[in-house]
Amino acid sequence: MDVLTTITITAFERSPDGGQGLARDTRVRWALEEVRQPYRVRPVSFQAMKEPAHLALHPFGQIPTYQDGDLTLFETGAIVLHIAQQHTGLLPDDAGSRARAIAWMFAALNTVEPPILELTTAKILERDRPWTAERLPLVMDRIRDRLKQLSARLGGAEWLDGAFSAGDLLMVSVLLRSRPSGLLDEYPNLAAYVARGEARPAYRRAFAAQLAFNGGQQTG
Ligand code: GTB
Repeated sequence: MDVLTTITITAFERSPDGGQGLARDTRVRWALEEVRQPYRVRPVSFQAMKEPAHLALHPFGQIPTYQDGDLTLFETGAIVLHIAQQHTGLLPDDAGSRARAIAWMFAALNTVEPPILELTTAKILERDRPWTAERLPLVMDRIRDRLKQLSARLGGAEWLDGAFSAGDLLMVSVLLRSRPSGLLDEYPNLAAYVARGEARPAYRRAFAAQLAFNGGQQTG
């Protein structure tokens, strides 16, 4: 994007998902696209992530990071909140609605994402353990519990609380990670909610940018 931007984020040099948009730089790109802020992307290898220069930006040696002038941030929740607070479009003006949108951001990251991450842990990091076959259905059911509750709350609404907000941006991003397991499609209103998020022009730009960055080409 624009070479005049002051914002730089980091991303995987090559995302393990080959550009399916599941790595967390996508949610930051999406937020920046929603508020029309140009940004640069600096690729970081797995090795460089654990070296002092990157650890100075991110204490846990991960991506993404966000730098704008003197400000360096890590944690996608904090980055998206910062972007949403700096620009109009991702948080409502009314104090109560704004607080509720922020509550949905926390809900996405603290309540819905953890069981989804557990499935990745079980399937990848623990796949050779003798107890994995027994554990997997439990992990899947814990995701179902959360999706069922979220589905009941969303009902037939377009977004979680009125207009699209940073809460929806993070919730859709988190739910996308449950789609490969097939669990998302068990809840048609959530699958449609995620599809609405993906259809937003800002998401499409963010997705295309990360795909191109990872050497892929969009087909549809
Ligand atoms: N809580 C932090 C945040 O929200 O910013 C978590 C950051 C994080 O997990 N970063 C991951 C990372 O840097 C990349 S996004 N991992 C390298 C490491 O820890 O050494 C997680 C991720 C990775 C790959 C895929 N994928 O290929 O599908 C999806 C998501």
